[in-house]
Amino acid sequence: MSDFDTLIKNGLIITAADRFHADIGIKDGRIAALGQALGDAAEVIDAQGLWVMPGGIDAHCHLDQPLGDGAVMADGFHSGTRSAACGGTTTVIPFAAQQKGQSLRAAVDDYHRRSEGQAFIDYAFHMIVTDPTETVLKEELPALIAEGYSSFKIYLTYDDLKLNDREVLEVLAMARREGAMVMVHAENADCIAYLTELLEACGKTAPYYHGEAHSAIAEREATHRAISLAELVDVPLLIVHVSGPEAIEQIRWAQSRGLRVYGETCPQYLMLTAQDLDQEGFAGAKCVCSPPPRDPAAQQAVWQGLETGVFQVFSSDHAPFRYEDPKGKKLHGDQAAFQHIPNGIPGLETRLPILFSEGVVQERIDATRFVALTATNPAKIYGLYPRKGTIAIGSDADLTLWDRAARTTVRNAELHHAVDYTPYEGLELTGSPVLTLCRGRVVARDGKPTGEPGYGRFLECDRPQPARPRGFSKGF
Ligand code: DUC
Ligand code: ZN
Ligand code: ZN
Repeated sequence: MSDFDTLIKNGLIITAADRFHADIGIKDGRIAALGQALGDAAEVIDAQGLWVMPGGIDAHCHLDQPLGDGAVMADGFHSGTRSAACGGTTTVIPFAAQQKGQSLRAAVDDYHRRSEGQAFIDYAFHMIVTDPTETVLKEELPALIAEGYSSFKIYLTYDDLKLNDREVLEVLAMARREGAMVMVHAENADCIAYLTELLEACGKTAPYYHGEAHSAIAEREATHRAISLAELVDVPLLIVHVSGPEAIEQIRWAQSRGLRVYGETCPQYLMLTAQDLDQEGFAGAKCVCSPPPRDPAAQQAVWQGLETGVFQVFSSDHAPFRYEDPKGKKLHGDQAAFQHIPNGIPGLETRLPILFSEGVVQERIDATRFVALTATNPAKIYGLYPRKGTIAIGSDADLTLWDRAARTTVRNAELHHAVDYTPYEGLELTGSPVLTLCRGRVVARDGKPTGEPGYGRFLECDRPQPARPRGFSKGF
């Protein structure tokens, strides 16, 4: 009998800490050995000339999320995880979203039904808490966190999702008691409503004005407020999808004061600007997302935040709506005012190739930081480490082999999501994930799926170590 099921030979292994030449022996879906001349295997993969990195973890994406307004997401767990695998990702963490008035447990149960037997790669759930009743705070959340749902997102904007400051404080205090990681969508709802009314009153309703309504000042204010509320309670916090320097300054300020404040950004804030919302006719709707892409100076600030360590996590915020679809971007027709356009853009499959090409190949970040941002840090921050997010003996054999010289052009026709466009059509990239393995099984090869739905397993998350408070609060 062979020593291993699979042997990956001759590659350059890159983790968040090291680069070294070694072979990888895989047995029963896990990394069983690292070294030279390891023995024989049923299958040998020659990685000569390739970089071997931990499979990506996309810790912020929306799949088959029920929405209250009649819009329908294009991707569920089937097409979403298929697409992610082709882009080098081996774990996704989408959201089980509570509707106001709904039990959180019911939302989680419903999300299991939606994902069951569908996924090509592994997945965990964050929760979205929109209705923090006493039962939710005292009974449902403590039980769910203990069962492996150890992170959740709260919103400071969107009428059907937002919490007021008092509710945020109660939720943060619960997270502190129970050891959960809180993610915050930080935009000031009243600022957005005020600007939206002003714009509408003077007929400025085209998709472009979505960016004007979602001012960077509104993002900065909400970011600062979320940080202050978390400091008051003494609990860590992660600000998601940060779009530019105003919010970055707040996060850097908090970090420099020793607060456990983490930051996430996404490809759209590196690659798009407000001009992408200013297209012929209604086409700017394709790039309507919140917060919106801003300007070239904001892109530079986001790059700097990635380079200097303000950001720990790089996610897609994949929120898939078809353009030519009465349940997608055209939910209210192709003349709809910007505030009625479903928010979100696709990005599961392009997330890693974009950061690899624009970040690593262009030498803005090094390869170890790429791994930290896209795999290791998300695994740590959301309680999946060291099972996921690294290349170590005992870890799951979630691996992506990269050809760092391969040239590709992004074409929606070649992507595997169910959205009818990509905002990155025609973008030329260098560096390509040529082989993706999830628990030792090849799930994508040369950008094409080789796995099957139902292979992906649900992952219970531990209470994350980075969610521990500093312990300064008096505990009253
Ligand atoms: N904004 C969100 O908050 N979620 C999904 C997509 C988006 O644009
Ligand atoms: Zn959000
Ligand atoms: Zn989101």
